[in-house]
Amino acid sequence: MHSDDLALGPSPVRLSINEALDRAFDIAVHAPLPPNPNPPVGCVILDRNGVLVGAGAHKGAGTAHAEIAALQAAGSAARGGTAVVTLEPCNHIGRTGSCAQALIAAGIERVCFAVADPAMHADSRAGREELLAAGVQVSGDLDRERGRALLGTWLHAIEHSRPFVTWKVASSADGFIAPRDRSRVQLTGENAMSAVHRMRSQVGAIVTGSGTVAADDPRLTARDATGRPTIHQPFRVVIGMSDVPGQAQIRGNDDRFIHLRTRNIPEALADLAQRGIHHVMLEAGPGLANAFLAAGCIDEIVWFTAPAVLGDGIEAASDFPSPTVGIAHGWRSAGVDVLGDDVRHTLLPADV
Ligand code: AOF
Ligand code: ZN
Repeated sequence: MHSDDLALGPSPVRLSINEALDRAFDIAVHAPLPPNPNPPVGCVILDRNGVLVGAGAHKGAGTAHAEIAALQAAGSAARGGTAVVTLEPCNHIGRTGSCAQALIAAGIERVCFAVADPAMHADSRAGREELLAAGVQVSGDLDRERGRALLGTWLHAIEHSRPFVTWKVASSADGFIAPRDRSRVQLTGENAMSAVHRMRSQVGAIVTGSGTVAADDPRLTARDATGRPTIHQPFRVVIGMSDVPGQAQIRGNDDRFIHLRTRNIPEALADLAQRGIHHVMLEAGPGLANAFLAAGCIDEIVWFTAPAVLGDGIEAASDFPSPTVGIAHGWRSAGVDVLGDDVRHTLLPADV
């Protein structure tokens, strides 16, 4: 057997189904997966004696699914064996082939998975049905909770038909994101900035408004400590009716710029979900932030507070539509930490 994902010692490793599932989760969590558009998946193949003979992870759209990578590693040892997967094997011919059919062809006799695949692929019946029809034994829903946690924002996008939205704010201690004249003042320090760039490299898109583009001309790329763009660049999205100037930096020189000419936030987000984006980061001025809050389309707030006092300025989100009470009390604290001189406060909806 050969696999990048697994270094095997000389003696055979026999695993129970639960141990194999732990291993599959571990592989999925550590796989280098781009933020768009596919979910993390890990798979372990045990031979007919329960000996670990292959493992694999999905590493991004257009590349092998986890099962295919694991089957390749296992070779003929898979015949008569068991596949243990974090997600129900797919049965659709998308960018790659059907995993259910590949497992059947490889002679796998039993498939165990943690959580069902909720993606509706109209072109085929579900993976479990395909497997059962071929006489493969199927044990599903072995650990739905852990499976759902691993799928994270991908699952959120399917269940809500819109991406998970993280609103990122950087403000002075008195709550202003910029001076009243909107001149650019760097409020947060280096550590907070690198945290922001890490977040940018992990989301599918960064969303801003035409007002911010006009005022700041931001690039909205993800950059490393030396200022170089990271490998995975999010889509750069402007929501708003105004034109985006031809020379605006946010346009960049790749094909990752999107302008959505609408004021309807749910509609804009549905459009992004259609493009395979399941996590967006909102970095915008008060107008667009208000619109997202009013539409109930913010799932997480990451608020950086700098040790600066402006006295007056632009608020992170002003002019709340009434009634304001629901918005004011709709959040709970999910963690606070100190980054250099700044404080990062993460908030989640109170009912989550
Ligand atoms: C699996 N194993 O490792 C993954 C699955 O068109 P594609 O090839 O990019 O397939 C994407 C869909 O396949 C995705 O929407 C999800 O339903 C499933 N993901 N399934 O059996 C895997 N990544
Ligand atoms: Zn598949």
